[in-house]
Amino acid sequence: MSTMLLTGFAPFDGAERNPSGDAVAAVAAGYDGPHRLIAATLPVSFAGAAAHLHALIAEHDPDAVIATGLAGGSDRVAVERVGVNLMDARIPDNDGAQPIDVPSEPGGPAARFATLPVKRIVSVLEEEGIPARASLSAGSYVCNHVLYTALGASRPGVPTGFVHLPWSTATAPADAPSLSEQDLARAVRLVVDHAFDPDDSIPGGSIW
Ligand code: PCA
Repeated sequence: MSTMLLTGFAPFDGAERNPSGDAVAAVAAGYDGPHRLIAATLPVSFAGAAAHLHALIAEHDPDAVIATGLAGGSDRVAVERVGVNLMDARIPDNDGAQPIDVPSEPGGPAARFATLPVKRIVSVLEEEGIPARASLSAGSYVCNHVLYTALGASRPGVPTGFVHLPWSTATAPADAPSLSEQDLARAVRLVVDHAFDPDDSIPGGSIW
């Protein structure tokens, strides 16, 4: 049996909820296999999230690592392709830390590519009626730090990646795009179910 680590985040920036934490909790509550699913909520703290992630990976030695977070303002699920070695925080994290133009890992590579089958997962989500896209930037806040950290911490060959979710309809600020809580949980479950798929070799990316 494979062990999968699935994380969401706690609320931040004054919000009462974080739909990623809620979606992960919903998936964990309804999970019926075939894998051993370890679900956790990470603090929105550069230092705290990385420490918690390292501890979870050391304890459970997962065969797949899927982290999720909120991209408020996005109208679709974004499956991230790359984590960059950069922390540049527009707002302080929940511990009050606000790193500006600092590497996530001094001396580490400039970027690490996600090893989840990103294009495959986007295809599956779209086939299931969930708006989705592949994304080339997870930003430079705690989510990108977690993606970059996870890619450095997981064993070679372990599918590892990050999925940004829009607000849920129940938690969205006025005028912000959202998906239903059910669809967000369904999206996260589909990522879990397809983490070990081979990737799709289909055209993608963007031409600006
Ligand atoms: N979103 C933030 C941090 C936590 C979260 O859910 C981000 O995109 O970095």
